[in-house]
Amino acid sequence: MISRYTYGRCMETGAVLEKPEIEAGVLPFFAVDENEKTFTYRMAEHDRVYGLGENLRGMNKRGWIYESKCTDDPNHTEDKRSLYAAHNFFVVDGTELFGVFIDYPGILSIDIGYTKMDTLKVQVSDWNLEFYLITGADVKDVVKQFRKMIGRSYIPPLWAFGYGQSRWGYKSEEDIREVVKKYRECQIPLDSVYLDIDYMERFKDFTLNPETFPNFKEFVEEMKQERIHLVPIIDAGVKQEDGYPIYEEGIEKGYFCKKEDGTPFVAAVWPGKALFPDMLNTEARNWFGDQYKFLLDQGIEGFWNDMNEPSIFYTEDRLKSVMEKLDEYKGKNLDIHSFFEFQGLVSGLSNNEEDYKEFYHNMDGVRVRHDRVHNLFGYNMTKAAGEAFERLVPEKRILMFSRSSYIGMHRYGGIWQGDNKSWWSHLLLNIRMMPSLNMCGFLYTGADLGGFGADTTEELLMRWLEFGIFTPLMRNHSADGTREQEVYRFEKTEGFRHVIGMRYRMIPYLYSEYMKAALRNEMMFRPLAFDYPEDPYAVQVEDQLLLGGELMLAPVYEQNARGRYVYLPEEMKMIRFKQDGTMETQICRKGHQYIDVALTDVVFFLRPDKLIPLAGKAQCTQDIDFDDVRLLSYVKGNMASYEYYHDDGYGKDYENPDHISLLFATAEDDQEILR
Ligand code: MIG
Repeated sequence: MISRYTYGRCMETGAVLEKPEIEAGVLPFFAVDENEKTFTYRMAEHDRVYGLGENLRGMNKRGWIYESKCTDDPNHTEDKRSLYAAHNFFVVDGTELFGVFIDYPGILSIDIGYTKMDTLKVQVSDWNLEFYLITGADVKDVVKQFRKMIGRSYIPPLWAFGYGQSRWGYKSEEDIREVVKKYRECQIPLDSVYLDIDYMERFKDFTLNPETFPNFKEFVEEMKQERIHLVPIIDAGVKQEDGYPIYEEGIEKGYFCKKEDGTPFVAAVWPGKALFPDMLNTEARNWFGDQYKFLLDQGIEGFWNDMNEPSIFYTEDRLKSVMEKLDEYKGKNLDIHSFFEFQGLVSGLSNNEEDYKEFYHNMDGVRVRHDRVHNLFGYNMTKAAGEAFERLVPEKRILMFSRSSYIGMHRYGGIWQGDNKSWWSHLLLNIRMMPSLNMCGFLYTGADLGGFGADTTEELLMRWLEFGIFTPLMRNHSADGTREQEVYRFEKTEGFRHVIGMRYRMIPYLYSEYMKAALRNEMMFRPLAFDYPEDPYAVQVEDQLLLGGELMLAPVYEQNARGRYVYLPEEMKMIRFKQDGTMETQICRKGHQYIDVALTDVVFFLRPDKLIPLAGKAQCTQDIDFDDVRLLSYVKGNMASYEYYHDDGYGKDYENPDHISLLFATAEDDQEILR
């Protein structure tokens, strides 16, 4: 059951599609303090708290304080309180069981046992919000009700389940051709190559660099012949430049965010001085969305939206005042205090909290200061795109994922997990974030495989890919200046071919599970605690995942490890695909045990009386034969069955019952059967 409580005058965020009537009674479980602007819950000793989507730390969120404040911070270290998103949904599971969604577009904090170990306290910045309380039979039921309320998750085209190569640094058609050529030469499957900011003319949205991409349309077509999709990036800031039509039109029509005095707010991002389209204004949003047509017309079928927290390198005004202050330091002997002050002036230029109070939105007639609706910006940029795709190419599925997000955006696109680093700890963070993102409706997601910032290693990349083959978005991406990490840069080509090849063999299953999760408002990735709530060990597991109804994953995420300890909440069949093309299986008993995982092994666990479809090898998604699947099964009783969802991967008649078929296996089939 969902109850809705309203405090103050709540702004419409569009997160919730099916709103229950407003409750008049008292909010259960929480002490409400209007002066402090807090909601407080006293946790029982064994209560666990799940959710909060894209965030730091564990699956069980208890023991830290989180902030919903979309921020471009590329240092995802444990001491941080927020990343790029604001996902205000969590579930308390323990003495009581309930879910909470706080629909609130401003900045808020959720202290889950940080100040006091037994106290959960939500604090908002102003008292205008909607509080949804969800009760249900178990955590999965609570999540499902919530997901139904916020509407169906975004569904990408099938090719977006293929493997993608990206790097900030590909500068020309030639660079891209080279990447594709290398992959094809090594016979490592590939479906997409991403275009980062360098494809644009001086970082101007919806332009092309005429020198490095002189015949873009032909190039897109050439890549299509290679069965490669190009996926360009779009940045939130529009360059301030006379003669640039988007800038000029936006100014003329008043579509950019403005300062208090009505003049446009100018901040510097990639293109230098830039303006932010008012994504919260319907007209401006439609206008911005229409700009994607420029690239759609050239054959592009997918995009990624970046810098939409929105990220600010510096504002014109702050830079000026900092420059003036710096002048004062000239010739002075900087003591230790003034030195730090001096340093802070410059480092404080970026993403400065005060700057987010300097500009305003015109929310269809109502002027709102940005900080009050800060967390809606990236969401609405992606909504602009999503709605435009529906208008411009209604028959097509367009790939779209964003860096910043708010719940509600999950209907328009996926997200990637931002600028992680080539650290083993960030592989683990990637694993842990999958279920919490699914809880909040974000199904199409993944991290930059191999790590974005810092130098990767061959081993880290291999292990990360071994996990990444299961995440819907499977993209290798890295930052300019870091070690090159296309898989062909390393020696274990066969190993990479094998691991990425396994992704393609798994796609019939992964796609089927994705579609069922989207259509039924379910989670594709779950902590063990969600399926085995009575098992005192399972509920504590933080480094394994359940995938769909059938699999358990226990990724290796430590340097030099050639195996790991795994907890099996019940007997399962371990399946191992080795680089030499052979498959080994072994029944593993319930309990803790050590399993070997050689560097290029792909290992997962099949639950009892379950089966999954497995395709043959393919170099791209187009080559996958979804009908010619093998069944991998573990039949303990008489029979196992699987609900197999399959459609053409492009059309939108998702609900057509013909897309579902039932696959069966009996104990005799158990080894490996062909249908
Ligand atoms: O300021 O476009 O998260 O994926 O490669 C950095 C360059 C801007 C941040 C994105 C990253 C992308 C990079 N962008």
